[in-house]
Amino acid sequence: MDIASRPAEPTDDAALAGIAPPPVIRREDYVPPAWLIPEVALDFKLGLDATHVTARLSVMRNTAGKGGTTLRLNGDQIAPLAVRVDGHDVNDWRLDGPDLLVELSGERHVVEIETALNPAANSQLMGLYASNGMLCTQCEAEGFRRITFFPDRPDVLSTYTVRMSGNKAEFPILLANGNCMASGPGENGMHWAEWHDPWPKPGYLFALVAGDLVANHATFETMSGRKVDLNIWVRPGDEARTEHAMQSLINSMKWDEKVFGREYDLDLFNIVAVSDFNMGAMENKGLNVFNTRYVLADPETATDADYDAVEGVIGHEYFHNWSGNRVTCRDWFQLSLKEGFTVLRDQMFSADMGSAAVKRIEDVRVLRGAQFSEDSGPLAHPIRPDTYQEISNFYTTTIYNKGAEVIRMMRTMAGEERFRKGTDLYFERHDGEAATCEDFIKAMEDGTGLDLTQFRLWYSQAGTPQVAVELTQQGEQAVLALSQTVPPTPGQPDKQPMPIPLRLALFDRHTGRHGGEKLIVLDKERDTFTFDGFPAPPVLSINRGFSAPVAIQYPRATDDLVFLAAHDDDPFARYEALQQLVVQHLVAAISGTLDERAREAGRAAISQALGSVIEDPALDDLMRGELMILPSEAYLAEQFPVSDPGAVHKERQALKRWLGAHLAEPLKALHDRALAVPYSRDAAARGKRKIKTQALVLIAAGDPAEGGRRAFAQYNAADNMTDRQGALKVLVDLEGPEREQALADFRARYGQNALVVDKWFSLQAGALVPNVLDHIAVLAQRPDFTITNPNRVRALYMTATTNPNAFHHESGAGYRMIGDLIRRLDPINAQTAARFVPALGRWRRVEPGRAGIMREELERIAALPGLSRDVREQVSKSLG
Ligand code: 0A1
Ligand code: ZN
Repeated sequence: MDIASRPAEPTDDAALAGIAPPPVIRREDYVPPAWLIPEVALDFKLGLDATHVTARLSVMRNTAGKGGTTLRLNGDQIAPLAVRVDGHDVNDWRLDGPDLLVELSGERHVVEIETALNPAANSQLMGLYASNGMLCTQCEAEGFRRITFFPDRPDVLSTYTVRMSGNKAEFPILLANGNCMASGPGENGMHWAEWHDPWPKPGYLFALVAGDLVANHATFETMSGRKVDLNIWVRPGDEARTEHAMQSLINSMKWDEKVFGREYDLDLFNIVAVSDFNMGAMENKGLNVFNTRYVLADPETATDADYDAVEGVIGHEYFHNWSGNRVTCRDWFQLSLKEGFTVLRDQMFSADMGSAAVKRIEDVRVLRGAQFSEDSGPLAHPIRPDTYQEISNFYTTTIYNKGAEVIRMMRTMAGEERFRKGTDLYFERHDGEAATCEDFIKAMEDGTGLDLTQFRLWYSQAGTPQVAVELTQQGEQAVLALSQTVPPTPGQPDKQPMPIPLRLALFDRHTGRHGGEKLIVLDKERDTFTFDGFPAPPVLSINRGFSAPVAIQYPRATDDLVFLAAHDDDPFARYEALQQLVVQHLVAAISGTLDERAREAGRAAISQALGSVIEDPALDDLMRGELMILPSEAYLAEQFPVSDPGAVHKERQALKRWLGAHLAEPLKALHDRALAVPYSRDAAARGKRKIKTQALVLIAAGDPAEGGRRAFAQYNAADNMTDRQGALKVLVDLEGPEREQALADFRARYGQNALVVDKWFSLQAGALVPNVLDHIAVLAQRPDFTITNPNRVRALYMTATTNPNAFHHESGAGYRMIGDLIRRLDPINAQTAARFVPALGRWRRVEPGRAGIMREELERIAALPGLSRDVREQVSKSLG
């Protein structure tokens, strides 16, 4: 049927959103699908600005469902050109908002629908879109409905056959999920390919890519002897930068066999790198689509941190093949089932590939920097939410990183072996199914023997538990009194105590040793634990390895922290002692409660501890570099119910300056020592590069002239991006001709490389110079600032939200800049726009002068007609 013959109802939900608030979706309302779609055949006639899609759905009434005769197929910004049932054009269909409803009388039918798409006009980057002359798809969470009408929910699993045809010169490579079954030439320069994926999957895992691509090819033999072809597809010219991604993929495949017993299940594994992408990457079955920044790396253009990120994301997407694809989610409330588990798996993988200690510290830094503040703000939600308006807003650090911590706690309580029994059972029970978090917990209980009844609260309660610690002495006993509170969060005023596993050790302060680590579980509001055999009060090391994602409240003597910073044999606890030493000092300084004597004493203790870190021959340099990083301003701000970003910044900078000046000699010696080591990718050389930049940061804080000289020399001598970016990061904060010279050189050297140009934008947006807001305004006017490219937008503006001189500028101009950005970006790319709202949403935690302006910006956004569901949900929750 022709669309013109039937008046379409308004499908523009952006316009509708201005009138009515978007509906709230509730977890408790879950009903099984009324119809199943065992098989899907898709036919694409490809074109950048006109693609024609024919979808053939074999539909079958679900005996488990309670549906009637109406088949509801979701759509979004599409219209049906034709609807056929069992081969016949039918009139028995209607539109209900964006959805298509078809009346069906029997048990099984074949429904055929035609749609027309304009990928080049798809700036939302959801569904089928054009990027850099190629076509690609993004379907998670609800993008498949932008391609064709479909029950776009993760519990409808189908096998897919995909045929596509297009101009061979324009799209020489045609890819979809699974295996290529046939391909051939067509008329007038066309060609075609047919793909089949034998594994049933939900629509969100569908993918198609067409374009001018070249592959780095390798093979992998699985543990049962299956040979798998591996391809990493990139734009011609980028092949040389895919080696690290390929090695990471091979390592991931081996690792998942060894550690989780999971084998790959197709003969082909394709990865495609695209430069316009809303997120990091996507685990589509057999055809992962990646943001270029998590694929491309060579020493000249990628830092060591970039290399680590590539390894981690390649691992993450690969591991989804089991935790996500073979076992998927019943509904989107279960998102953490796949994401939390897969993050834990990628964290374990990266830990095994490099330094486990450093990896743990980095992961905790992300958690405490980002997740803790989400958990204490207006957007706090449990790892298994109860409601949402727009699911894209729930790809959060809570679902991902706290989700991983929750499963990590189960592993800590069960031990590695029993944990493996639990995951084996989970995969065995639910292979091929769409499962729930409850299914996971149950498999864990049955596999490990743990009783997780109370532990389930970690899935339902939001907020970071606060654990207050007191250690006293009774005769020869050390008495540990612990109490927990879980703070109220939106919609959850009252909380119940949760089981909190804490690894701890009690150190003899004379020998510097402890008698073995213990694991205790605090599962009541308060509890006491006694330890025999301590004639003298021991020094407590608690939450070692960050065994629970909680905030420990334990104000303690500086001496104890200095002791642990020097002696703790748990690397995380050692880091933590140093951090706490700095946090305690800075919190007092920021609150204005430090007199001069206390300030001097505090600084002296920190400098003593940091001095021994710089000199300690037993430390490897990667760890040394990690220990030299001061707590972030975000984490410091978290320590206050309401804070003044200006004061936080000022005090942290003052300490940095003081330390830089006071430790100038050892820092310069460290920098010199590190400079002498040539580039290599091994851990020792990476460690040297890490301390090189950390030393430089502190030297420049203490003596800008000396720091500037060293940074400029390091910049010019650099033969790799880690050293070059590290030096430039220091130079951009300084006044002087070297700053402009180095920035110009950087741009001239790498102007053709989009990922490095992103760095160039980001370095300037993050610069701690007084007029950084003017610089950002100028950068935003450049022709190479493309608002349609999420990487570029994030490079400039997301970096600006972390810069106290930009975002938190006293005038409020930084808040206005981000408000303007959200309003401008929302109609172009709602998902990316919504990601900027939480920065403004923290207004209640900021001093009243700034808070008022932040709130005003949110109100100005809220007043805009036609806001997307994404931004509307975030803004209304932030104001509510
Ligand atoms: N499942 C992916 C994340 C992802 C989610 C939504 C996207 O839409 C733009 C893209 C990717 C992962 O965890 O890697
Ligand atoms: Zn994921």
